[in-house]
Amino acid sequence: MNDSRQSAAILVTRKLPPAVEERLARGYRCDFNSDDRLYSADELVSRAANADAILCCHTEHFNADVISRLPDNVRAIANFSVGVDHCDLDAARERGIIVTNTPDVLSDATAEITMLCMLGAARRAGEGYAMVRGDRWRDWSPTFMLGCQVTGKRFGVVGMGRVGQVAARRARGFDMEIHYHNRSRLAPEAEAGAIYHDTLDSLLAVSDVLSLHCPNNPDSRGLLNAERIEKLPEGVIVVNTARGAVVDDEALVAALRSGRVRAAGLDVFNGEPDAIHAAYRELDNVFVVPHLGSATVETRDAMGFRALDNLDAIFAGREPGDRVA
Ligand code: 8YV
Repeated sequence: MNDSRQSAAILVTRKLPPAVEERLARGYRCDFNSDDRLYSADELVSRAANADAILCCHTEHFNADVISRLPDNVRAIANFSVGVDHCDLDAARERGIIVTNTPDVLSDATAEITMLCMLGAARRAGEGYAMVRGDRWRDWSPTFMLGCQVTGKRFGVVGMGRVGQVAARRARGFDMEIHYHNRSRLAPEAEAGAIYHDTLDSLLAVSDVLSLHCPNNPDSRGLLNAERIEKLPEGVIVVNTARGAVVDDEALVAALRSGRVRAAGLDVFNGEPDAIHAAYRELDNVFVVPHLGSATVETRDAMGFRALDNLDAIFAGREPGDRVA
């Protein structure tokens, strides 16, 4: 094993899967968070005092202020996530801190949750689940709890990156017609028959299900607002497994209340976990799960190993595979 790697000290901000912590402990001196407590910004900075690198999750906010206060010994921030909107990449670049993420390995798991959210919303699963569990199920009739079928409908993808492409593939399993909007058109093999829309408005107009898969950045923040919701077909289903920030909550809630949007399936929220819009806890036509996109044993192991591959490269003096800053 490389000497610099063996001596490197890693601040691990959250409790990670056992197999990942075992591999970390074999290669590095680690400051583990065995209680899985959420560190404050001050604590992150003070715990980094002796760290050569930080292995963190999207629950830690490395904004410009925190990054400016990190000691000079911190060479890298290796994220246990594909999304990096919790890190100020420009601030990291300015400090010469390498930032990495974990793409690819969570695309399948997140696409599964996308299907769960789509079906949960379309088939009123949240409402039905609460009824059975709350002992309020008293009857069956031909008109009881009718949802809407997704088979054969149009699946509109905003952001045809890794996750969007797998979600599209899964939606094809329901004979859905795939439409997408992306910064650039995909090559025909990747497109696999999906219909490209060079404007978001054009995609909105044909999406029976609108599924958000774009990263949270200044261009996408609040993208699904009142004006854009008006461009969607009446009774659309909205699915968000990307980031809460992509949605204007007031606008979506108003459309869910009026029925303009038939239902929403949401895995991610503004203000998650405990300060989400109150209506998402109350509305019957919202199916919710608590940011479970990548939450499978297989995927969380793979994310940890990918973050470790990046750290191994950095401490072996190589360029990490998933460098984002
Ligand atoms: C992760 C995610 O579970 O990777 C991402 O960007 O949103 C999630 O699926 C989470 O970020 C882990 O830190």
